[in-house]
Amino acid sequence: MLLSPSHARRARTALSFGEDRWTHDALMRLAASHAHTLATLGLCAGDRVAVWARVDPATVIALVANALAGFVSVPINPSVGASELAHVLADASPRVLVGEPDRDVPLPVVRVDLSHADAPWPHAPEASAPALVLYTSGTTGRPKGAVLSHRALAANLDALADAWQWTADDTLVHALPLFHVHGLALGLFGALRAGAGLRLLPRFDAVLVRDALAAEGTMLFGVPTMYHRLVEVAEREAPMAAALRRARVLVSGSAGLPLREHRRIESVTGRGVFERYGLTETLINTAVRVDEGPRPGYVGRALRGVEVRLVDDTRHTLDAHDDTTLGEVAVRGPNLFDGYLHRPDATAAVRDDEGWFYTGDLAARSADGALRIVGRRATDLIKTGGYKVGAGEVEAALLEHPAVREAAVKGVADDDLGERIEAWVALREGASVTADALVEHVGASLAWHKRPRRVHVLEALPRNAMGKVLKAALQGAAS
Ligand code: MCA
Ligand code: AMP
Repeated sequence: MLLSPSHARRARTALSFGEDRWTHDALMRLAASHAHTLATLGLCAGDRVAVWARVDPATVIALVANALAGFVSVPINPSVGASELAHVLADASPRVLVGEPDRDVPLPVVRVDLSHADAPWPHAPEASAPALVLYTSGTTGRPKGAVLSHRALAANLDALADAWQWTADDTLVHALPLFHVHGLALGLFGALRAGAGLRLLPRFDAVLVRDALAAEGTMLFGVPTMYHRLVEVAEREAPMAAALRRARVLVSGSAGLPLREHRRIESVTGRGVFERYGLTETLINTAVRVDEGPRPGYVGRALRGVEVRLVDDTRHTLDAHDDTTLGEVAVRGPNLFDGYLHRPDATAAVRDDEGWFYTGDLAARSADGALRIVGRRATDLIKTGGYKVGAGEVEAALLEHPAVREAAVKGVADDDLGERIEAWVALREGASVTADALVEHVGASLAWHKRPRRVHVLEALPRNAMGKVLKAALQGAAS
């Protein structure tokens, strides 16, 4: 079971948000009460429940309640655009939506009551039961719903607790969104399962992170963009450097932390950052252990129970441990997802009959098994601020605009975001539209983080003899 009251040191603070605090006992009781409300509305274990994942205690209760009672959470990014929201609701067909959406939604809405904490404990779900459906982007098409079981989450969190020596004495500082693996599975469920504390920040803000670390935090989870912004401050301001130095473990993931940032952090704080590597579909596969690290440039060895292989283009095993030979990372273990919702074709494309999942990431492996991630097979997948965005979905959104005839999108190297989304468009004859209007159009259709940072308007996109857009030639093309 992923979460149960017994996982908690019950009188210890589980969650703090602003001035408010809840013990593990209080949090579990509120969650049990909310689960009871859903049950009285006729929901059964296994039913899907959308959660409008604003970062606040009500969202935490909603997600914990679903986990306790076996309702399957489908967290929704509150900045989601109309077209992406329609897709997720149609695909996941949740019975209700919990939270406070900022618009009309075509299903019943249930609010969390933070004053009610008196209900029977729900029946615990089976370990094999699904716990989450998390939508994740591919190179083309709409995001797919990755189904993650209680067993996968529990096994992965226990392996991470072992790697990071994560115990009830820790307090995790968390400024991540609650609709992806990093903030939801690792941050929220991980802290609760370890019986630890969670200092939830309403948004990423360097000063809020600094103060939380200075006051109570022992661990920090962040994406590289966050560490980049924190070290920029720490180089100028001693209190930030002191707060980072004070943490027991600084963990980075969701994208590679450049060596340059590792070095800057180490030089200003005397502390290293521990990287770990995973995907929505696999949870976390490898991590640098706190008793061995930190190890800049590497994402560590396979976690307990996880098998890792490097394979060539034909998926044959490469036996190299030379830190040089590159292969695609394939993984197998209890941490893997159950498949994409309604998409056996897409699942079969990434998972073989022996249970190996092919990540699309390219890595080298050192003699002791530590991986160094060096790139991705698909250039049409963009990682921006730790968010995965498919170039194809942004192109499709741009093409829905009446003024746009052609569109191409790619990730451009960016010191802060890792990659930033840029778009190149050609307009229909006689049409005119501003770059800002196109950026807004994408935000209204998809989600805010999928907006291009820059739109270049060209007469026509560069194409090869076959008519395929030459993305490599885009950056040179005048706008
Ligand atoms: C953003 N802005 C824009 C545009 N984009 N304005 C115009 N055009 C655009 N295209 C605005 C924003 O609305 C904001 O305005 C301001 O610019 C700053 O935006 P930004 O630079 O994006 O900063 P941010 O909004 O503060 O976001 C940075 C962030 C965020 C906090 C690092 O990217 C983030 O939360 N990333 C986490 C992603 C994550 O959790 N990934 C996990 C995936 P204003 O200030 O007015 O609002 S799970 C995963 O990957 C696996 C399993 C794993 O390994 O973890
Ligand atoms: P997502 O689909 O959002 O779950 O993103 C998964 C992808 O994030 C992986 O396939 C990797 O490309 C990338 N990723 C996650 N952690 C790391 C890391 N520590 N270093 C490099 N890439 C990472």
